[in-house]
Amino acid sequence: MNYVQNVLDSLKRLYPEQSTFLQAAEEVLMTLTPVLNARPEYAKHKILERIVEPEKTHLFRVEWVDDKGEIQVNRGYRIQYNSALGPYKGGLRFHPSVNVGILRFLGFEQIFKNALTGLSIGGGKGGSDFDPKGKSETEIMRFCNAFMTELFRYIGPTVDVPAGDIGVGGREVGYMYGTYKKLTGRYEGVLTGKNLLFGGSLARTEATGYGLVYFTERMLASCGKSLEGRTCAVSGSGNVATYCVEKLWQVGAKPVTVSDSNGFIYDPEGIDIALLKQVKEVERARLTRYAELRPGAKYTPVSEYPEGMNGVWAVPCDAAFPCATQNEVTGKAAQTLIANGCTCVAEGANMPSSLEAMRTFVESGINYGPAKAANAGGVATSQLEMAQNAGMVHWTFEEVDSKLKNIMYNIHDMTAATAKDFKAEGNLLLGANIAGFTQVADAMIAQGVN
Ligand code: NDP
Ligand code: 2IT
Repeated sequence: MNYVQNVLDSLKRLYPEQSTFLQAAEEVLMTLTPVLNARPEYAKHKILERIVEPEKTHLFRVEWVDDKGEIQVNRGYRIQYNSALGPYKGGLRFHPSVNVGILRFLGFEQIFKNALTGLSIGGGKGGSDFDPKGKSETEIMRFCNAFMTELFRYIGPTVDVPAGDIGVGGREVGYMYGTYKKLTGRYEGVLTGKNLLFGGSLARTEATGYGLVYFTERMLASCGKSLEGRTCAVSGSGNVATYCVEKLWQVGAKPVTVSDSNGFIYDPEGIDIALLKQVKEVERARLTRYAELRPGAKYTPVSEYPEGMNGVWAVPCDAAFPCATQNEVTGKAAQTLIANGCTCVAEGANMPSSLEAMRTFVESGINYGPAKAANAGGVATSQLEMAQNAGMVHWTFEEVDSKLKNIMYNIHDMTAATAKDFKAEGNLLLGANIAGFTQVADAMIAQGVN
């Protein structure tokens, strides 16, 4: 359709250097043609032209002093993408690859993901090109303090509520919360993923990984299948991967891989979750340490990966859960997975599949749970944390977990129903994009041009 192509062409002209954002825009917009045809008011109100532009982009200098007494300078960002449905909500990523293009891709995806939760949250994302690897505890703290010294002006519990993402977990959220409190004098729910001692929610740590498995179970149940007895390949070994592995065991599946940016573990007996947590959460060590402590587990370094793909995806499995980072599943990896008998892919990371891999999954007719639907459990539980903070209450683990499960089931059912309505039964990518988009678009129209 010309409308979609015209908007994509103009993005390519305006932002030629933002390749990951252009990929995310294409991934979403290309599936919207049926709803744009059915609802001409979206073109009349120039919804596509408006929705692809962030409402505000904050870019700031972060300066701090390392343990050697040397001054360091990083770039800090907060992209406040869309507030049609609620205050901006989305994580902070600390990784050397962070730039405006990466954060626009993440923020753009976040708008539709947050809409799918059915909760009142707009979309945003932020972070820094700071590299936490190899930094001491005090360097991490000083960086978080410096980052929040600027960020605090732009956020607030009804304005914009950041959380974690790659390189930002409970420890970093705690340091940033301390600085926010000191600068504003306010003790309020301005960040989520907080420590339980100062307003954190039970089950937020587990939420993205657990939610991913709840979504997958629902998706499979809708075709009379389940994860029980299934061999699963998981990538990543951070927050999302760890709790995906834990929940896979709980539902009777067998996760056999985890990875980091240096290599991956294949553990034929299944990943030892207690050991994984010990290595990653307690020792903050690398996966080579897991291999050292676990006889029978095989570690493969990146240098030995097959050409053009992450080695994890060459391990034969029934179901695959990419939980590390964007574009970690190439077209070749997608074909290898399917050739090896994989019939289910559910995305814990944001946009882990390249456009070619996505097309391969959709066209093959396997059960494919796209990121913005399948990994929405983290942000949904963040909103539950906001609700508890606003009401000054604490819910039990079971209460939060059962709300999370309901939300994930609803996201699946709404996504599947939307796909069916638009004559693309089983295409949850199209269903998720259209279901998320229409809510944001309708709210934008109702709020007028501002
Ligand atoms: P963590 O920082 O806890 O873990 C990230 C994991 O992915 C690490 O094992 C890391 O390895 C690996 N990784 C990161 N970058 C790369 C890379 N370029 N190549 C290979 N491996 C890499 O982050 P999370 O678990 O929180 O996030 C993982 C994914 O899930 C991200 O895409 C994030 O956006 C998404 N997500 C997170 C949510 C959350 O609530 N935390 C919610 C929804 C989505 P290494 O240590 O070597 O860098
Ligand atoms: O990508 C994501 O959804 C997150 N990193 C979680 C965001 C949040 O606000 O909890």
